[in-house]
Amino acid sequence: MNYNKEGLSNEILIDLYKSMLKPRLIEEKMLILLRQGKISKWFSGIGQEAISVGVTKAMLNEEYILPMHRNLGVFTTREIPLYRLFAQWQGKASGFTKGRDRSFHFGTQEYNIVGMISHLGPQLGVADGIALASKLKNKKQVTAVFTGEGGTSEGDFHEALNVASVWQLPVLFCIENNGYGLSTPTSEQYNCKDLADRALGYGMESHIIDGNNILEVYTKVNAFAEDIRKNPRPILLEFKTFRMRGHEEASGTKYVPQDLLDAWAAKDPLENYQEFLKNEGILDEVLEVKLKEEIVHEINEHLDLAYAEEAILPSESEELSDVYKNYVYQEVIPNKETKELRLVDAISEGLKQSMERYDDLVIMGQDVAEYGGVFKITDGFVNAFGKDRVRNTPICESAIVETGMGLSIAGIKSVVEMQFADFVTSGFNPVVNYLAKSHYRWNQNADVVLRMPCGAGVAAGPFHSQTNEAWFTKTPGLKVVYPAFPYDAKGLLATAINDPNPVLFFEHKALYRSIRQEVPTDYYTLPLGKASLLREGDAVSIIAYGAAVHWALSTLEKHSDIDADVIDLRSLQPLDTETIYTSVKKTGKAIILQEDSLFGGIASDISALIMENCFEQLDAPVKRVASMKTPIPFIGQLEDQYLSRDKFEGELLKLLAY
Ligand SMILES: Cc1ncc(C[n+]2csc(CCOP(=O)(O)OP(=O)(O)O)c2C)c(N)n1
Repeated sequence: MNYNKEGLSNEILIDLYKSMLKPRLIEEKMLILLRQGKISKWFSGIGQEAISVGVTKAMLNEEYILPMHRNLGVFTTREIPLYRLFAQWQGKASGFTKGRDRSFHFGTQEYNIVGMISHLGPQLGVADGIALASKLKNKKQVTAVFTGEGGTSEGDFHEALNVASVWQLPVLFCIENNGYGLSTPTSEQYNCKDLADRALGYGMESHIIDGNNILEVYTKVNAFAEDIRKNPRPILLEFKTFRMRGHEEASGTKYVPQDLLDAWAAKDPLENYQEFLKNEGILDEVLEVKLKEEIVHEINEHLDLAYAEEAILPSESEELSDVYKNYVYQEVIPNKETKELRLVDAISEGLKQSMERYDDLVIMGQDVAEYGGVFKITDGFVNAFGKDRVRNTPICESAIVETGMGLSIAGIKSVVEMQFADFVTSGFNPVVNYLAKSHYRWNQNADVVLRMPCGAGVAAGPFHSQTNEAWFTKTPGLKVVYPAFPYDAKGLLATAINDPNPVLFFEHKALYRSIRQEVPTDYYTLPLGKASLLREGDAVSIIAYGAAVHWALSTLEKHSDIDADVIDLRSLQPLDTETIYTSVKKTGKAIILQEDSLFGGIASDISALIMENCFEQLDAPVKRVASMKTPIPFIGQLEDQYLSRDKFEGELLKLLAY
């Protein structure tokens, strides 16, 4: 191996050696513990240490690194006390996830490390968000993110690179090309010569680096990082290396040809470097033994500490209270002066006033800048707040949701406009797996609001009409808001933005320009999780949200004799069960009207809750009214037939007559 130590002091050279030695010796110990059944799973990075160590050494401690499952060297080089790592792997409290997630699936703000989620690719977009924050705050910092070559086949990789290049974000994308993704060789993973070549397609600089040569990794990455700090831009690095052990220990390496393993064993990054240091007279036998003994001693000492720590005792209340970041609602009372606004204007005004209130709040979405968004909610925002804060995005839903997560990690709030709620499917994974679960997993909130223009009744067909709130209400960690009126929409949006948790904010397109109301002119807030009682009566409780609220109200206009409580839920997660129960206990009858099709919708859960909590007071079975169990058709007469709107009247009358 060709080592070039030019410009590197002996101190640095030894430090790099020690830094590689540590993860290697930890791993050797872990392999023993695994055989003894003392740890559950191990993803080995043996043979790849030069990459983790070299990259981490080239980064400043305040810069973020987003490692993968084979990057133990990142964690040790950032000097995380070993007992904390061991405790993490043993699911103990001094780890980073209180026993809630395993292995390297954690992050820590203390060490500026953001660990992976199992889905591999999403963290590439998260790195974009952290880098965007650095750029917006002019911090002149680099963010380094890792992926294996297998992960480069995921859409997240392509979206993240594209966004980083379009926005010139200071990210070092580090591909560890180690020959296999689980059992899949590179020849079955991609069909280009070098993965570095992919950068060309994104207008990005790229380099190939010998990933087994610590000095090459360190000096090159150091130079790139310094350059990026001065001149922010993404760079793609392909580190050529090899996975010397199985994907995880249990899966073995039977499918890897022996000559490949032999050839790469000869390139071992630690042994070769050790020999080089000895040949140069920088390391001798005595120092080698001393360093190894010190590390082994440290490992054993910290293992004892971790073993001595008591096991986590389950506490339901603690588990539940960590799903969301604690947020104390701040009431801002509406001013007296009002003006009549359509729903669309109220949302726009609320968003604008939040942009004024938080001077670093960022809006991202397709066509949201000069064009003002397809519904014109952000019309004029670029002039008021500038393009840094009102950002047109490429059509990269996953990467943008991930970017929101990254901004949040770096302390910046964001609002992401899904052009249509239907398109959230293209960014579904980071919503339900990253935003929703991060606080529970490692205490990292996702301060992101996703605006979701949704709903049918506009003859827009199966892909521009869905109201898909139920995909999210069932996912712990998300909040879901669904206003039906301009006044509510403005105040609830303000609170959604104040709330440090991820909030999906549903806006019904058919209501945008058809519903008007007097709305306070200044900024104000309304609490999440509080329904509004629109009408009061004793005969029946009508429970609805979104457009369905208006369908219920217009039905009641036709039947002025019906004496009903009308509950507009306004927010679905948290759900105001108290208002529902109080009403149903009074009326003895409940009908829930929802626009979504029946099975698995909110109405089903509300019905079950009423049954469980108000059974003694019920005078009739709870009725759910929902749309047909088909995709949403385009043409008017089919859409009319599909929607629950026109079925409501008949079902209500039947329930009253029961
Ligand atoms: C979305 C997703 N699909 C599949 C998997 C299962 N899986 C976990 S790691 C892995 C291989 C990853 O290969 P690569 O990115 O090259 O990293 P390496 O393990 O080689 O370091 C696979 C298929 C997963 N975790 N997530």
